[in-house]
Amino acid sequence: MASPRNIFVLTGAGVSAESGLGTFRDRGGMWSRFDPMTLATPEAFARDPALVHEFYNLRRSGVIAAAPNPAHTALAALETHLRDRGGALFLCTQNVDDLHTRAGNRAVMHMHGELLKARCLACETVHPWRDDLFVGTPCPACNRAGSLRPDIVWFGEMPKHLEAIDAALRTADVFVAVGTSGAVYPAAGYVAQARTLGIRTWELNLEPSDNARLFDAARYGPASVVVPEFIT
Ligand code: BJW
Repeated sequence: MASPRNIFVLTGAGVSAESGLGTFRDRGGMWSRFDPMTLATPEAFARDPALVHEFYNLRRSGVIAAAPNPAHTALAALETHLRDRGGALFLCTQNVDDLHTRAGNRAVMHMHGELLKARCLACETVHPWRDDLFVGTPCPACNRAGSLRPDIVWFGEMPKHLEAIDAALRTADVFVAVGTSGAVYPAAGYVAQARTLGIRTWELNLEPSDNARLFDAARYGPASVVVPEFIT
């Protein structure tokens, strides 16, 4: 790779797969075993909050038990490398885990929210959260019971940080998608947006994604191998 100053990296579930966290759409992935419409929509939460809490309590304990893998570590090293040379890494993740932060990345845009945060639907306070959530768990700020939900973005909800993501894309020299199937919008549209802006686009994935034809270049293999190779 030449020496671009600003790199925009979009990560998906594939970057955390080798940390033991399941992907969504691979064979055996979460959405092949569970129906997202009964678990990952605001309507599902309104209908059966106990079921939704149970699903995310399991996911939360999985995240807490997981550790960053060499792909996360390489992206943290890339951030330091670019910063030391006056550039920047814009790291935008669709993942709700905290593995990029634990690997050492300082600035992470969590566009689909974070599993280790809970948001109160009554007072809108967002709390760091590592314990199980239950229907009757009171909000530590307003004490209302039954109003806390995982602070993640479900289908039909507006992703977070969209303005910052747009601004970062506009100043990037290279766009890299890592471990994402390109099935969920608006993230799936970023490669087309990057192309329109004249930015060189790379795909790093286990196999060609739904968007593979839109990338200028690609490397296929496990993220723990292809990401460190790409960066060196
Ligand atoms: C490896 C690997 C290894 C495996 N190494 N690689 C058209 C335009 C705009 C929106 C829509 C549209 N059509 C429909 C919509 C709505 C919807 C949507 O996109 N639906 C599609 C299914 C069609 N989008 C939304 O509702 C979003 N909101 C929205 O659009 O608001 C309106 C709006 C936005 C912007 C402007 C104006 C209006 C919200 C989407 C929320 C997504 N939520 C989830 C769940 C989060 C909570 C949770 O974790 O439970 O987010 S769904 C799930 O999919 C999760 C992920 O972040 C997301 C993306 O999945 P990802 O990361 O790509 O994972 P996989 O499993 O799909 O792929 C893994 C990849 O890794 C594969 O390619 C493997 O090969 C690879 N891999 N092992 C390297 N070791």
